[in-house]
Amino acid sequence: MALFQTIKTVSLTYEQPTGLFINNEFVPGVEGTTFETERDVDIAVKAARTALNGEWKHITPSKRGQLLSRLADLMERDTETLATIEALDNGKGVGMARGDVAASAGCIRYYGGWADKIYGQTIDTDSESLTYTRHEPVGVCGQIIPWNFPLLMWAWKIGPAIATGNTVVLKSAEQTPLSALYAAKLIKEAGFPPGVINIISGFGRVAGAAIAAHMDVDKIAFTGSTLVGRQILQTAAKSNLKKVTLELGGKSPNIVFPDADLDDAVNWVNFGIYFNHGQCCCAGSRILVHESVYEQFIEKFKQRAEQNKVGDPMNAETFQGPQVSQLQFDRIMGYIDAGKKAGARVVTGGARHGSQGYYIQPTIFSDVNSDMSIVKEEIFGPVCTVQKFSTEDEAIELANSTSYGLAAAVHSKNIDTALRVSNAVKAGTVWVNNYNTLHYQMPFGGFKESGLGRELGSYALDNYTQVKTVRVRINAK
Ligand code: TXE
Repeated sequence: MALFQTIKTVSLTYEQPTGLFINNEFVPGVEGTTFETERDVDIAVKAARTALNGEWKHITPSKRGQLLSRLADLMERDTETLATIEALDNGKGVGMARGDVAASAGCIRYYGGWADKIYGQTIDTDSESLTYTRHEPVGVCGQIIPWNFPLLMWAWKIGPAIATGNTVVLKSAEQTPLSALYAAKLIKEAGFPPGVINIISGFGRVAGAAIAAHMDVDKIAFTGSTLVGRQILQTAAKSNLKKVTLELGGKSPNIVFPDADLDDAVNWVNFGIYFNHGQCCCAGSRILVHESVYEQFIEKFKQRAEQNKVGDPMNAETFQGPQVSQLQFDRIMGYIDAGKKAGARVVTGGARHGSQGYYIQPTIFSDVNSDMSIVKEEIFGPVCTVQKFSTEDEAIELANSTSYGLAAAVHSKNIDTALRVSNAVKAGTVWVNNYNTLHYQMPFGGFKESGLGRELGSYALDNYTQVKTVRVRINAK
């Protein structure tokens, strides 16, 4: 089976690896398929375990940092190729995808910087003891990522795991396996020893479930739906109690107070919901607006949303491309229908864009109530609801009336309002007068049913290290 395919686009030609990446080689699945089975997961886990107990154990932290830094350089060198792959595979605009590559390389380099700055403590209990802690790697880490930011999620997962000395078996999403495999080629070029990072392409209920249940995987990090997150936690409990971190869904509130700069707020609200076609776990999908500016806000927001450029992902000007798959397209159109049937007002959009492809018009619903599915459930598409509030307390109550707690935003020029509401909202990230401005230095993760643990920043290092206490007795003279 040919494991490399030459891909030609209007702007470039490149070699696309396929199959699985195990022990620094591209290989077909054991059953001759490019999507692997449980046996392939087993082979990848063995490779990761062997690497962990071998050469990798003796590589210095500084060297780990250098390898990550080199990988980041190579990702930047190949920005055009990686961005093109993301546009082809995921449907996001190539201009937006360049931003994803920059953020992914930045994340890998950032964790490279951490590699030789991971310290324990010395603890003085008494004169006859020397007590210290070591932050040791957890071991073989299983990582399962979704399709909305294929390369970025790859980087968020691999960066902290490798910086702290673990080895990895990462499963990409079945919809978008290509950038993970291309970046695997760069892992080899950067000089990582075989088996340290293994990439497998496969279906969730086969390969993903096999990683979650594997008795020789020490930790699992998952980003995806809340439904599957629950299953992973159960499987971890029933197998070897592997450590679990979860980054799940959301229904994040975006609150606009009357003293906000309305044009500025409209721009951020627009970016908050329509960035990445609404396929963001932290999408600001529930917009809460003070009654005194509600009608004015809706009129401005409608005009702004209608200016978003929807179209061909290969056009650098495109802001919103197609949704990732027929399944997601159908789900989102189902929510739009449900919203209409429940009596919500369509301010703009409410239909597919054009007559072919998975394009959906940026859609705004108003006149909604809290019982409607479009207000309660994660839609994961370019669809939002606008609700009215009259007091700050009511805004906070509405913001928190969800089982999720990933993100939120407050738009106000009054510092007291902004800080009071930021403190009261139950969410892992609160943006004030902006939205969706994630950064690899800042921790990210969910309250409530949006997840367990934090990714990014120094906080992510805790997910990938375990603390060992060593107490040495000092004999008295
Ligand atoms: O997610 P899944 P889907 C939400 C969003 C979206 C919905 C469904 O609301 O509409 O989930 O998307 C792997 N054991 N998010 O179906 O199934 C799967 O192969 C182990 C939010 O795509 O959770 C893929 O790699 N793994 C989200 C990953 O899990 C399993 C991003 C995500 O797929 C598995 C994506 C199993 N039993 C969707 N089943 C976010 N938090 O950003 C599937 N997988």
